[in-house]
Amino acid sequence: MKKSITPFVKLLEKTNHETRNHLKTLLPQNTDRKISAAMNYAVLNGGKGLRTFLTIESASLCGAPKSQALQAAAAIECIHAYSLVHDDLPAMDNDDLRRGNPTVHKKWDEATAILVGDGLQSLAFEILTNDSTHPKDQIKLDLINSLARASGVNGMVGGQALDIEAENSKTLLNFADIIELQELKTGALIRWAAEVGPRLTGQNMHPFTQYAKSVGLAFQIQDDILDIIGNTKSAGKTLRKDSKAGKATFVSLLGLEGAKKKARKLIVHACAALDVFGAKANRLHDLANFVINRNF
Ligand code: GRG
Repeated sequence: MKKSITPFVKLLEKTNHETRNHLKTLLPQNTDRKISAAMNYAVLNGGKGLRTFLTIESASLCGAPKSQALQAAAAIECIHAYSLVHDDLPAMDNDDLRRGNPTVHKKWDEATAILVGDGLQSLAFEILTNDSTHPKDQIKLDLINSLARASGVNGMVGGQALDIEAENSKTLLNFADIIELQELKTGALIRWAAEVGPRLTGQNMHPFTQYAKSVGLAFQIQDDILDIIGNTKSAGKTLRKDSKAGKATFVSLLGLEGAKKKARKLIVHACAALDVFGAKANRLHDLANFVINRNF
């Protein structure tokens, strides 16, 4: 199935290009070194840029300067790229393909992939400490602290650990377990991205948190749907892994139609959470709809 180029996809690609150009200035420049080349590859070689778009739109909705938004977007993308590189390792998901290209440990080697993830994680926090992220230390500290929490043991890492435990257990997860796992594994970073605007400007975080919770779950439901009905070429990664492994997913628990219905309901909730912003939130509505209509 071909990627359909809607006006929203064009905007997403434009924003992705802009963020990646900013990231190019922050990533190691000495790409004749293996580790630097591999870090650049992990971040810049594809990716939809959903988390960076969310960061930039959240900041824009709150009236934060673009330069600050780009710094936060660069930080979240480094954490996201690190998680994918480590997730693809043989000790975790053991994948050869990511974003339609060889995974970092396949293109180089496992030691390089581990170091790329480590290097990107450190870089994310280094980026946030920069004065261009925000003039006030208190705000930079809050961004650093909240990103550390979202990506750590009470966020993404904790969710990944639950996922691995579940794979090695004979008991299948139930619906509440899967929600808990996914809110940590993928939801926590999505939520951080959505909360960047209020964190930079001191505005009410609640609408953004509510929006992100629903979008994060809908994102994961669509991922589970694509694992069943998607096409490896457009997805750019190995599919049907969860079903082959007999893992409990939103689709195995709700059925395909039930999962689609749940995702649509979540998107209605997500958009309603931003009612207070009126038409100014249209781009975040479009993002929410894209999340459940994407085929990649
Ligand atoms: C290794 C600590 C550690 C954590 C890994 C995020 C994650 C936790 C693993 C990724 C496994 C996976 C495929 C999860 C499903 C949701 C997800 C994060 C998909 C990839 O995100 P996209 O679709 O990726 O936004 P792109 O390539 O567009 O950036």
